[in-house]
Amino acid sequence: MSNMKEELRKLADDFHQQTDNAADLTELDALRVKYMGKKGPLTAVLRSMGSLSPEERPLMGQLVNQVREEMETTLDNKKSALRIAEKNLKLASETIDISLPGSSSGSGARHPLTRVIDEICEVFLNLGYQIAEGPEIELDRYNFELLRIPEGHPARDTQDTFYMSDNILLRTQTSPVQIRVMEEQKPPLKIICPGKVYRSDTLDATHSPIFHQIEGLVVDKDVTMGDLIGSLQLFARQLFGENTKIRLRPHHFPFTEPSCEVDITCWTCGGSGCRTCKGEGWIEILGAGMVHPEVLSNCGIDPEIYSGFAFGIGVERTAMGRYGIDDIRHFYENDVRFLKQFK
Ligand code: 2U9
Repeated sequence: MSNMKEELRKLADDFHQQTDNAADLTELDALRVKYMGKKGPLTAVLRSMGSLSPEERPLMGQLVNQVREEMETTLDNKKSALRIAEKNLKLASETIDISLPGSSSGSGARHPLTRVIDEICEVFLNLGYQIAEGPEIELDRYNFELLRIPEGHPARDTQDTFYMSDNILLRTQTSPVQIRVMEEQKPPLKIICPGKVYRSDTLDATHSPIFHQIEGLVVDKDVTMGDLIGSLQLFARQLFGENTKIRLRPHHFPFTEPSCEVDITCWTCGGSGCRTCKGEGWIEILGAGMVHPEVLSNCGIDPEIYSGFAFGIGVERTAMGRYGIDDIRHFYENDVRFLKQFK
């Protein structure tokens, strides 16, 4: 019996040492089968107990069970230790450092057309103008009739204007907004009207069926051409530089009399002539004039008492000049390579 005890003690020590060194649950389970399985040494000891005396057998049985429980406990402890180690390893491998800077998707920026609209409006807002807006789907009464653009005028042709019906269209200029304001409010008026306008043009490098305009209107007592020229001179200097000069060329618009087209000295050569201004030294930027008295009276404003001036600027045209853009289509294609240059 004593050498059996000796064998059991050695068996248990071997097992404890091997389980301590077990690297993972698979190894641990292999040890369980090796030491405690049917073919294991523990079962062998149980089988050899037949050779013991009746007095020794129960004692040995107790000892074997005690060793088995010890081994079971060792196994369970080692199993939970390995499970915890495995879980910590998994947690460590999946840990992310949230203090790392996020991958920025980059910041957005205003569209170049928006920048130009904001810059132009800013000049007039600082002069006390207010911004007015109106419908893009308009009546021909506001887009043409009240602006002295009669039936049969080429601007009314369907090759220039998008019609929804006989008298409903997409506005071809923002002038109807000024008409609506003059109908609803009485002078003094100082308004600036930015917005989309529509013309039946084929999209190419310099034309788009949809483009943006900014029109201005001042109506008060004793408004003169001098006021118009002074305002345009200040606008040109603020937008294109302090040394910019303006030049008025006689023109005709049905809604203004006298009418003019306004050039500024070229922002590249200052007036001596270069590629930018095609050798002219001057670049056309807008049209303007004194509001025709019939337009005032069409809106219920007495032209004997009040007078006014108005102007209109093409936004795309201004932006293309300012930024050296050679194709109007760039504004509408949403190509980030183009847009990010204006951050
Ligand atoms: C009212 C009375 C008068 C607005 C004006 C122009 C001259 C003009 C063009 C510039 C480039 C349109 O975008 S563009 O093609 N506009 O030349 N616009 S005077 O005159 C008005 C407006 C409203 C009631």
